[in-house]
Amino acid sequence: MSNAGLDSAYDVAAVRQDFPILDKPLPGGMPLVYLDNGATVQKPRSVIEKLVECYENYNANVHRGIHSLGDQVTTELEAAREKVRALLGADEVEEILFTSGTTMSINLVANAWGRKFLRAGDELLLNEMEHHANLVPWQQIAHERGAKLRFIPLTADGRLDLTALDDVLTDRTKLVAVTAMSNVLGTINPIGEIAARAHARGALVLVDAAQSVPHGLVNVNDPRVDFFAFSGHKVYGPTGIGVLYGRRKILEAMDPFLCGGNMIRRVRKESSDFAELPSKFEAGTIPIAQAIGLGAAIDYVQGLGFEAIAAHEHQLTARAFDQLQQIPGLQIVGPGLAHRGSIVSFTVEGVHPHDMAELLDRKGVAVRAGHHCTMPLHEWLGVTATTRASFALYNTHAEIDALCEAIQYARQVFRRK
Ligand code: C6P
Repeated sequence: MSNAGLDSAYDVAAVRQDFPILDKPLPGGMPLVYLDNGATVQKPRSVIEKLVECYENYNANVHRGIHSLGDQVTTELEAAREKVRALLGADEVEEILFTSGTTMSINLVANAWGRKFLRAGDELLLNEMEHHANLVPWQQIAHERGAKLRFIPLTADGRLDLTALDDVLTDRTKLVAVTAMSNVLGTINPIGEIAARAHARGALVLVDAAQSVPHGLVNVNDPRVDFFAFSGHKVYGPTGIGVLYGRRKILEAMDPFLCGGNMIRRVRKESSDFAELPSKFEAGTIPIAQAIGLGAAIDYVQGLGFEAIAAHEHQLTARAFDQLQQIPGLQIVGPGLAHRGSIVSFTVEGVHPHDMAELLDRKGVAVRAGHHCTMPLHEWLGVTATTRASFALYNTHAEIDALCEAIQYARQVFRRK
């Protein structure tokens, strides 16, 4: 599909050639219009080839084997860790922990930091737009430790209401856990202001960057945050790999979360001493090939440039906004273009979101429908489900048009019923 003559900082048609899945017709023979990028993005050939290279040429366990393959794979893994460090602007490579994904990264903090440092009466500051991965682990640990959850209110258009921040951010707040970009509303949150105000109160800041990293909102020192979690599969890397960045001092003070091989220095019958960072938090065999594949994904997105990617995605979102708003009965949830990334969720009068997704699929358009792992947010919205289109660096303007045509088709199907 062409880019319909619209300017992009890179050649979208050429970029699409890097993604083998994109020109494979669906089982019914229709072309794929993949707009479910918030769930997971497609993988460029360089990432797929890196996985094959790893398994074909230097498959071994890391940090263990005293043999050439073990050395080679360890070098590759640590090179990938350094790429993540550079991407995030972290001070030290030991602050980069490999996990299985954002969910695991946040659970690690909730358990390893929360269990040790939360006391009865302490407060954790959340908000209703958080994904369950940045909500349920905090509920669990707060319950266990006798801590209290508080919530930053949302504005009517789905942004964090920072005018009310001082009401909920108190001297008892120990940690603010906040998404950099909502997976439903698309809202981009002002992490800098939140972090500055939280730090002034002595609270730590954890950023759920699962949705923001693919769009280039990546730095852990500007603004300065304490924990930063993301998933490889949403940033063009493999599934099964994620990252937790944590400030060295805090990570060192935390006890391990998972225990077993690789995370120890000395084990006695009754007690153990733990390894230095990052091994202390990387028990067992980590997803080695996937971490190396994540390194290749970082090379890929940096090759295109985050600024260029964000600019292209902004154009797509603007076009979607413009066209969707003209569809009768369609209601977009969340803020205006100035405050959102490339996610547009909506409802259409008379068509259930699940039916909508199914009818769009008939036209080859892949979107997500449901509560998107944000049940409290949907309660706040007053609906049980929405349909979500989410755009990536390889999507085209013609695909936005295809989405809108498919929605019109779905409306007609339901009008006939
Ligand atoms: N959101 C979506 O379709 P994992 O599953 O661990 O890679 O990522 C969890 C997660 C955490 N935070 C945010 C903001 C997210 O969007 C996600 C994953 C997917 O919206 C799957 S539910």
